[in-house]
Amino acid sequence: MKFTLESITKDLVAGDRRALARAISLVEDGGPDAVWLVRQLFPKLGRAHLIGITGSPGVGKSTLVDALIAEIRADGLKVGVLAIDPSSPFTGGAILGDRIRMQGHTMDKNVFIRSMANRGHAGGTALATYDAARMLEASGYDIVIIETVGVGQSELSIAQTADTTVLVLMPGSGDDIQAIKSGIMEIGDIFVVNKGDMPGANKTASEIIASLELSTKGAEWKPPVHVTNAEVNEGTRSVWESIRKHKNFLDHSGQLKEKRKHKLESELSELVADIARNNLKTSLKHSSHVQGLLLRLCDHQIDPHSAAESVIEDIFSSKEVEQKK
Ligand SMILES: Nc1nc2c(ncn2[C@@H]2O[C@H](COP(=O)(O)OP(=O)(O)OP(=O)(O)O)[C@@H](O)[C@H]2O)c(=O)[nH]1
Ligand SMILES: [Mg+2]
Repeated sequence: MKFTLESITKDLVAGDRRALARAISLVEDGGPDAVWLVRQLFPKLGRAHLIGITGSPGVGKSTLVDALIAEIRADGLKVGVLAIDPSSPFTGGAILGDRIRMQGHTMDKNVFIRSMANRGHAGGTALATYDAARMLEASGYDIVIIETVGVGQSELSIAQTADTTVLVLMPGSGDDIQAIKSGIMEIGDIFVVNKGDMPGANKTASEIIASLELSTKGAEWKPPVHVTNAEVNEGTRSVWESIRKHKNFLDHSGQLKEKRKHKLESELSELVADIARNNLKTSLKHSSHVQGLLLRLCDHQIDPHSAAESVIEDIFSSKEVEQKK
């Protein structure tokens, strides 16, 4: 066989881009190959800084990422970008858009840009994203940027992948401001009002600052609010400086450890749920306890909720007995 998992791993660690692309496809698909790759590479990981760039469609996230890549490269660091596109998984339109937007760096061998569609992986994009970021780090990328659209639940869980989350808005993003006020957007470590050349940018920035003052009272990290015009790289250097400051803060306050523990905890529970969901159907079919419950359900002798509780009790009590043996 031309490509073995061993050769992909070896080449990926040596910085080979084709091996990296293959590895990301494998973790995107999930399954035993993905598990194998992560198992090999995980012990050496944990040093890369993960930056999440999130915000509503069209606010200028990719344009900002493009500007940030230039800053990161100026510091001599290697940067990988994962552009997640949950809104249009099949058309490829947004994927093409991201490619064009970031094409200023396609010739740079220290920049790797990859679009990931919301498909394939049984556990959804979040789980595949964790692993894709790992492939980038294993291949020597110091910084991994993850771009996600929107602020819904699944995007939030992707944002949780990041060490530093940058929330991007644009002038007049009234709904987004409401979301910040009501705490939905408390995930932001840094706020950016992009399209600063449009009217109302400073007003939007003041509104964010005002609502952050309340929500971050007493907090050690006060999220900075930047106004940028990413198209012409205006204000984008300060965004990169804030990211570096935030990284420093995380390193020295001990919060990086806490944050990553929290991230791994939620990944673990997502993975367990994922595996359980995949295994449940077959194992339920072969359980006499479940078959008995099913008959009683059909006869309305027991309701579905109580039956489910009974199945859970059965699973956990039998595990406990096994452990005690
Ligand atoms: N006026 C102005 N336009 C901008 C600025 N930054 C980006 N744009 C434009 O806004 C549009 C959307 O930019 P993108 O960077 O693709 O936005 P995005 O948030 O990545 O979009 P999605 O990934 O589709 O959600 C493009 O036409 C950009 O040229 C800016 O600072 N000022
Ligand atoms: Mg984009």
